[in-house]
Amino acid sequence: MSTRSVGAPVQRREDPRLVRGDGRYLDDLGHDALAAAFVRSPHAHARIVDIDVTGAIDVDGVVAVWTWEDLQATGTAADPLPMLLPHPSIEHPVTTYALARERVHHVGQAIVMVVARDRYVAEDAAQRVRVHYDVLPAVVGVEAARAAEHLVHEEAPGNVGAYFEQHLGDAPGRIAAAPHVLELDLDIERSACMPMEGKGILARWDAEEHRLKVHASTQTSTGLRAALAAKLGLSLSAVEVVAPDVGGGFGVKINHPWPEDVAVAAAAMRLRATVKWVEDRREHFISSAHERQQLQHVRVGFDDDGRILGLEVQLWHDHGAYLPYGVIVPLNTATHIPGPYRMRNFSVTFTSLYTNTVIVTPYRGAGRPQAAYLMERTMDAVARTLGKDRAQVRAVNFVQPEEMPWDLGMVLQDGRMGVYDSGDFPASLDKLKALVGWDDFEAYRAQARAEGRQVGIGMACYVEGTGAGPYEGGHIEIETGGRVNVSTGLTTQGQGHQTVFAQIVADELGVKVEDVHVTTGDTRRMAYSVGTWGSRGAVMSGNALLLTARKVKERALQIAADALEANPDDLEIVDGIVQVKGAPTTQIPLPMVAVLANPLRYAFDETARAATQFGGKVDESKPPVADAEHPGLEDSEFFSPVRTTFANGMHAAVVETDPDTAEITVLRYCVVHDCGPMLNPMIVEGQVHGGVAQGIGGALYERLAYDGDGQLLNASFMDFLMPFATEVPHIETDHLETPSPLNPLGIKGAGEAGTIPTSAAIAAAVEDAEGIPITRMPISPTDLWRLRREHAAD
Ligand code: MCN
Repeated sequence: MSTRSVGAPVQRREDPRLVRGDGRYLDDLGHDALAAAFVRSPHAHARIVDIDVTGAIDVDGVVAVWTWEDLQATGTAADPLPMLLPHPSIEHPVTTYALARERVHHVGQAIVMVVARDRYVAEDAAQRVRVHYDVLPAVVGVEAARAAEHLVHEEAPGNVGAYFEQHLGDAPGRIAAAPHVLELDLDIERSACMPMEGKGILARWDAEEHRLKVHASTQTSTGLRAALAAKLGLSLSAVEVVAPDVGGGFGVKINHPWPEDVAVAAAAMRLRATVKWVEDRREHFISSAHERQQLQHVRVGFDDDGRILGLEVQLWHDHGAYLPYGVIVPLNTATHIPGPYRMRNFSVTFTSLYTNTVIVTPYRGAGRPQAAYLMERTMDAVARTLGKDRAQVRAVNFVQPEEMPWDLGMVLQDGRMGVYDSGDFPASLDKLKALVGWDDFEAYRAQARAEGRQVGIGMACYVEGTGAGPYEGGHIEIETGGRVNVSTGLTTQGQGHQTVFAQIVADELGVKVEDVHVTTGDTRRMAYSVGTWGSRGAVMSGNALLLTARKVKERALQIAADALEANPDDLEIVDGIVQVKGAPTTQIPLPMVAVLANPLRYAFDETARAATQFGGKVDESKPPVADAEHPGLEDSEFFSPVRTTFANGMHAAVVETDPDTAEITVLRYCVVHDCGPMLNPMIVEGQVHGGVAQGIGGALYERLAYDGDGQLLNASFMDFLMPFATEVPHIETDHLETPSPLNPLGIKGAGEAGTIPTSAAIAAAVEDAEGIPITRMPISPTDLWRLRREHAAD
């Protein structure tokens, strides 16, 4: 009997190559390529009066210096870039150009592209470009955008990009009649994805084939392909995009497309050359994307038990200078606020505002950390008002397991209703309380206090829509040598897809995991894909590959049945051998089945010929292929879910705050997580650990600080703080595996889970330690010190 690998902590197969330094990231490719460098705006808001490129053109080794005007010669490259996800709430859509036209709207915006022999020459030449600006007043931050004293774009009055509202039941009425009402104002600052490898693109124009061949550090190779084809006036079939090894993404490598993508690809096409651009760290800070920034106002009515009777929320979301992405971030916040709680009288509005700062696109969690912060801070405030246990207040509000499927009553980004499909929130809470020792904490606090230490505990819950459609596909081919080639269109940035997808296929086909080789993000192998985001890889590609493997297995059994003169229903595949159930000596190896399905190999390959001698069962006079209209042991299949599946989890943090320095130390961090059955528990734990580390960054350190002129003050790792291993405690995890009924594997996503409630849990713990309401994210020692002084003065 072969053992199933799905569910087992199979070691990550991709890692030995990567840790040996054998990875092939974008900058490892195209050593003969020309290099692009960009002249970027030093001003947050300005009119471009004049651009003088003569100094750059004169530099030895410079091949081209382009402004927006130069893009006009290539397809629609000079037109505004498209909006990835339009939404009815978007009242004033403004996207950018590949190179700035007439105005710049944030520091770092690309204005001129220099293409040269190498990056040094390109950077030096870029320094010689002279741009004359008429500097305009900058709008920085939500308050300034709301005040609308100045406009970011004339065409967006009030600086409003989008306005959205959704109302369930009668929140104002229920709040008016509630025994208790409280209001909260919360302030969440900017942060950003910081993958180790920056964005980048290598574009080669193949003049002989009239094709654009692109490598990109991307989460969405098919989307980039479609965008480039459209912008450059090429047919889709004339563009191919391959994602090599990608050193992290966390959302920022979704190509919608990026301005540099279009400019570099247009240069490759026009110059009939290979052109590369790899983002440096400063560019990543000032010209890629940020997230998180919101102001939130909450009004909640509740009864004596802490049961929420009505909730009204207003959100103001800073989306930066343009809206290339749409409003998925504030929309995710709005639709994820209810979390695990029964929320039948709920009103939410968001106003998404233009500011003269870097654009906002999803960062791990994509609006959901803000939702968890809002709801969980509210739950704690309710408990504090009533003097009740914070876990108990949550428990009285939980949707119960027998109420699943629970219709949230809200429409999601894809236009479908949000319906929770699975989960057992009371059971998760019990597990979390046991894991962290919730009920014993007062004894620990007393002991710490006796030692002169100040400690606190907090918890936070969340529910997360994962595995969004519309589809993802798989292709599987069993080679005559027995190698199983698997491809799926989504890309991989470190999630362990090569391991987990191999596990799924190996189990279904009855082969060894080592024999399965997975390719992701290569449009030559799989032209249809939506990409890696929103914790959808496992649900979408995992299930697509399961269905594909079933199809290939069915064909393999049919061919083997013909060869063995058996009924396919009586056959099974064990460790790569097709055998009769209960009579395993009647067998045929899977590679030989592949040979029988492949007439060309049969004709030219001695090994393949030998296969026909197997057991004397194959008649040489017959065509060796079982189904001549469908040669080869390969097939494709797609998976499209009826709707989003919802994962959930609950976190608890124990912190210590220094009475003198206000330093905050996370002593313990506990996670109970429910992503359904874990395909690979070790990988899920790794995802949760990485997510929590990122969440701790968001809770305590990561803050992008702009001054009033729109200059980013901490655009380097010298000044932008992230947690090191020393700031992240050992993360204790437990799992509840409630299966989703919405897909054959019964799974839900896990990739963002760790990040979502972390800030809320840590804020709650700091609040508990200090006895001071925490309403800001992140909270630094300086913030805490100020709060202590304000609180003492009250
Ligand atoms: N998994 C599993 N069992 C489940 C669910 C998931 O074993 N029940 C495994 C999956 O097979 C996959 C991993 O857990 O190997 C994450 O799966 P999933 O939740 O489907 O997430 P995606 O594969 O779609 O990855 C995207 C997700 C997102 S949205 C961000 S942001 C993020 C993240 O993954 N960016 C990452 N994790 C990251 N990890 C790394 N190393 N680098 C990034 O850029």
